Amino acid sequence: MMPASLISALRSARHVVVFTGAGVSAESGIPTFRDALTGLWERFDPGELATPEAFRRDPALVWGWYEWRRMRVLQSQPNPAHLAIADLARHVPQLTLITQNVDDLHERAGSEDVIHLHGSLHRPRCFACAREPAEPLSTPDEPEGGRRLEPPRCSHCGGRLRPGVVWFGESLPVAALNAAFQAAGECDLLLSVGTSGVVYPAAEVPHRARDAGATVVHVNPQGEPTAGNREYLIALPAGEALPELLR
Ligand code: BJW
Ligand code: ZN
Repeated sequence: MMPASLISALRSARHVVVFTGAGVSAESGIPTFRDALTGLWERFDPGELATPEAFRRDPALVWGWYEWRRMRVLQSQPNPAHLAIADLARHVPQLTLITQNVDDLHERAGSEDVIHLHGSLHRPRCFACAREPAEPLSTPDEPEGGRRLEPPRCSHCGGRLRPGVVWFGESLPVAALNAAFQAAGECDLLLSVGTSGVVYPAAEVPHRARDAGATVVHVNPQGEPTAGNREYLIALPAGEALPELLR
């Protein structure tokens, strides 16, 4: 089922980059952003929830929504795609895992040193002074998408805590982005898993790998057919394709 040239590129790869998006967590029950009907941005307006202006306008709306999402993640488990990626790291000389996801399912599957380009639901910080709270957040209450919740206050300055994610119009963490671009420029194979590739600058990561001569493999049931001889599409759900590809 998998092209022989692809299997051989994977077997001989010395540095593999795995670049993941929301689709890798879809089979764990975490909604993606842009899938028809089930995507978060189909049901919620990103301008009201995922910008610093939205948080300034209505912190309780934004905090409540992110707490609902954090709770869903806490109730979910890594799926066979997360597990296959963690396993692959033990079978190739070098693997760099770059994710756009704000969940912790790669870590819970056993992956280490995950580069989070868009931050984490699990690391809030102060909106005013940027310091992280000393105590971990308590477990959120029962889910109700959109329930308003006053954000906790910063123990240093009294400011409001904000979700530790990267909102539209905000810069990505510099060290993470640099590490991602460097790995993309050096790898010989990049697996892009479950991303629509529309959000920049993260979407540049696979482009940089391709431009530097790496083989690029997209795993996405709705992916666009590819033309180049070093670019492949596996149009299957990640939880099916990755265990098969990495077998
Ligand atoms: C499966 C599957 C299964 C389903 N198996 N697959 C250039 C041009 C135009 C605009 C810009 C530009 N450069 C920057 C911008 C602005 C903006 C941007 O890119 N906008 C575009 C939407 C046009 N970028 C930014 O604002 C970034 N900051 C920045 O550039 O700073 C500099 C700057 C400052 C001021 C002005 C301009 C620039 C920051 C972007 C932060 C994005 N944040 C979010 C939210 C994070 C917090 C949260 O979680 O709420 O990050 S948006 C959302 O999209 C989230 C994701 O990480 C990101 C990517 O989405 P992803 O992962 O690809 O998910 P989907 O849903 O899109 O796709 C899922 C895919 O999976 C689908 O294809 C399915 O088919 C597939 N799938 N099931 C495998 N089982
Ligand atoms: Zn503070």
